[in-house]
Amino acid sequence: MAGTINVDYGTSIPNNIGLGDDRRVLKALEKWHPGYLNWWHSMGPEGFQESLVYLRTAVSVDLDGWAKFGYVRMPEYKWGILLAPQEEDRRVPCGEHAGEPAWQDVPGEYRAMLRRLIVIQGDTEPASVEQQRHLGHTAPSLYDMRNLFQVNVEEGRHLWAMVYLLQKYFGRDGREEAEELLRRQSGHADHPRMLGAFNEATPDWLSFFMFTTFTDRDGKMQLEALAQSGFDPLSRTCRFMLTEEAHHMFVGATGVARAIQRTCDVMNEAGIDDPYDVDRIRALGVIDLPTIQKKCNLHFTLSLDLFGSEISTNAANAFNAGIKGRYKENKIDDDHKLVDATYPALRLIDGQIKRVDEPALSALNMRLRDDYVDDCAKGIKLWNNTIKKADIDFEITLPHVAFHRQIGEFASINASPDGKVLSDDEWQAQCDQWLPNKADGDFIDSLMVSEVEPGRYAGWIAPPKVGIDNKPGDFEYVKIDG
Ligand code: BYC
Ligand code: FE
Ligand code: FE
Repeated sequence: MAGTINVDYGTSIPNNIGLGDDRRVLKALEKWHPGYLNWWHSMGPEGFQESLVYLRTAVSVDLDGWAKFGYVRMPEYKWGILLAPQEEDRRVPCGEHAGEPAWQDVPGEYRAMLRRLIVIQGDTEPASVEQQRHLGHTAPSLYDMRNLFQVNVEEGRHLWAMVYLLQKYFGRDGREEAEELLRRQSGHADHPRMLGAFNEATPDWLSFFMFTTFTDRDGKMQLEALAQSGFDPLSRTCRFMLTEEAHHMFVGATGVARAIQRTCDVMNEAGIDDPYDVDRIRALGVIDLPTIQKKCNLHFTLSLDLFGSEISTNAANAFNAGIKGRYKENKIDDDHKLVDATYPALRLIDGQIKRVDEPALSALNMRLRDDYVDDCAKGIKLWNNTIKKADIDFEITLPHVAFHRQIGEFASINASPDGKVLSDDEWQAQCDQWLPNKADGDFIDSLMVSEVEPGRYAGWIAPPKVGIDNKPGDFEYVKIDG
């Protein structure tokens, strides 16, 4: 049987895929492990390596009750290889091989394409840990510190997941790629991470919450598309990763909501109803809503860039090969080949933003991005409900997809958040109102003070409504001194 529900902790690398019987891959992973730990110590969370953190660890891939909570030192976290159970008689869901049995091995003709996608996916996981490495020192509470570290260890596990695929299915070049994944570094001048957003800084906790809201949500969408892969081991790997991903987006969405809650409460207590009365609001030690909107604009647009160009032959080829599907491919009612189909894509035509029908195969990145934007729109409802309940006249909105782009159709133009094409001068005159500037960053930074008393929260953020694993409000989520 290729894979079980429960995880075997008997081998050095916990897994549910019978690694104990696969000496070659087990050995390759054991050889990679010290380099990983070395990376974790030098590029992972700064400090707190001896602290006891109340973490969940996957003990099963059974959707009811797959995780176990307990105190763990991060370097001793059980980074396991976990695949969702094999579906019987699974078929390639899309492209020219649609309907053929799903591949249990790498199809030779698609080897390079598959390797590239797995490497890109793998590269983002440690990148995010690197981006977040300084945040432990300014955690607004032990609850938040624990959530940060939970996200970090799971992104570490996602790296393991991709390294497993590389080592099991790609031989020598897979092993080399696995080494490179530990060598590239977020923001490094000579060997940066592969995708733009993963070389940006995550300088403060509002950025962290925006990142986990928007960039982890790109993770969700890409994993959903790869979970549809005809290469079955990739599909199974991504399916299990998605169960962990939900918590990352929960951390982000509720984190921003709690910052908004606190701002609204403080405004109401002080009798301020104008959300643009920024100086007075900031003087009370909370983040004004217009600044939260700017951070939203930044992280949303950086994440849009992760979908690649609207019109892409890479995307068409991957779909046609059956290597990467659409969001919920198996629920879509069409021929799953898209040979003659069209899709309405936003394009830049004679300097104007227009919607035109394009071959659906070429427009697959755009389509996934549209699904992403819909998902984001649902996500920010929680924020706007919080503002509405506090009776403050303000709404967080998602900017137009042409705004502040570095990849694709709109990289060459300036556009306002409502989608008007602007001259360079018009952009320069207004961009400070739309994106965080140095002064905004300095202000947020000034609020980033660590709060490590159990049950207490920094002044800019409200406590969560419920604890992790139903723990009480004053639970000690991190025992800092171990
Ligand atoms: N930055 O045809 P194009 C996650 C390159 S996040 C730099 O337009 P394609 C996570 C592209 O590589 C999910 N370069 O796009 C979240 C190509 O270069 P080459 C990560 C970029 O290939 C939070 C060229 O431009 N997973 O898991 O269809 C925390 C033309 O490309 C960028 C994946 O992305 C960019 N933004 O699509 C932790 C899934 N965009 O090859 C984790 C795997 C494009 O010509 N990756 N380029 O030199 C993919 O499916 C695709 O590679 C992409 C790009 C969707 C990223
Ligand atoms: Fe991940
Ligand atoms: Fe994630």
